Amino acid sequence: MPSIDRLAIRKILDSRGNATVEVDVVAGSALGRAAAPSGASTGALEAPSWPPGGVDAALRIFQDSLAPRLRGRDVKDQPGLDRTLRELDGTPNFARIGGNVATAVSLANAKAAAASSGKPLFRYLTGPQGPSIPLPLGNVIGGGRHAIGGTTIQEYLVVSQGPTALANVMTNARVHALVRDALMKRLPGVPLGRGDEGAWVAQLQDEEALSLLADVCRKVEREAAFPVRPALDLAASEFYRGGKYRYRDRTLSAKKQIDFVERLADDFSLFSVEDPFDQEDFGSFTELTKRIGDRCKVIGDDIFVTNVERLRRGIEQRAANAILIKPNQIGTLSETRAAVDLAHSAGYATVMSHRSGETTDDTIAHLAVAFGCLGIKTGAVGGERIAKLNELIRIEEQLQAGA
Ligand code: 2PG
Ligand code: MG
Repeated sequence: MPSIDRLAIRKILDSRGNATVEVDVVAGSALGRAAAPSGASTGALEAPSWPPGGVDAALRIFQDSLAPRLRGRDVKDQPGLDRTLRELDGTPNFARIGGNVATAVSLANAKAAAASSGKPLFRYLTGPQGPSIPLPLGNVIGGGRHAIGGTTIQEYLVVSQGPTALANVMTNARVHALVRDALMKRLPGVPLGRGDEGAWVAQLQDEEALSLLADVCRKVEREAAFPVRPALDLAASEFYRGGKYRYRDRTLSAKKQIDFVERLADDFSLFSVEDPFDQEDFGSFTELTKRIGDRCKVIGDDIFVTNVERLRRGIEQRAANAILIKPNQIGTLSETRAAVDLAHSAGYATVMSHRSGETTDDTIAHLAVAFGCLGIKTGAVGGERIAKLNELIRIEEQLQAGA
């Protein structure tokens, strides 16, 4: 039994320049290392990233109460480790130790277990369904909480559906580059910057931004000869105030918001729409899914927060037909996997996701492949984003080689 000999934690930087944590789990000669990301548009019900007292308090809790209790555990007993993390926390949502420390410990343990088996993480975690390569969803134009002065909608994404991850990653990056050219032409002399996830910050109304992206997607689709479709993450809870959705150029009731998103999905042939409504509005998710669910993925992020209880409620109400999966929303690998498995058993698609504040940790590429996710949302460009995309390319190469 490879047991945990040593655990260590350190403070490192995330892509926004904030401090986050990285954890090492050492079992014999095997090292597992994982870092935790942080969101900006966080769901009200997700695990808080940090305990009261912030990152420094998280480091102290790790040293004083987590590491001593985890040393000596069988590194292959992931469910047991994750249960222990829950017990040591003692709250329903990791409010005492923080979701980020829990996530980093849980993922580092899985990586140490994989290393001690001599397998890459995706192989170690792959279930009976076998590994599969997800479609990358690349963020091209960004606004909301991820950018200053941009669109109200948080993310305008591209989803290339070519024969390989390599083709899709490269095609998404090409769309990102061509959107820059289109924006420079459209807004001559206006400074052009990028938001938290490397997406362009466009001083356009929301529908104009989508239309510009859709034009570029059509052009690239013709060149590529495979589908290249736009997608949205509205992150609508962020602009839902007083019962209305407040865009720069319009204010919509929930009913009108359903009509608006339905029209966008059809006019622009959207691959997916994420969080089109407030996180408590299950009813609108149900209605939109009824209308467009046969041709568009309706993805729940803040509404489900990678939580099986929330997802179960969604499934009962047929609210959405897909779920965004963020390990640090729930805090452990076992519970992340449970959410994926429940989604798949109900016919929901899954999209593994980064956070807006990221590190160069590439673990989610392995999780997406091992868990059979339809997609992986991890940006289109930028160092912390390409860390995952390039790892996906390497994993694909291993699968093609039969390794
Ligand atoms: C989202 C994410 C990632 P954040 O809303 O899907 O793109 O953003 O990490 O800020 O929650
Ligand atoms: Mg989202």
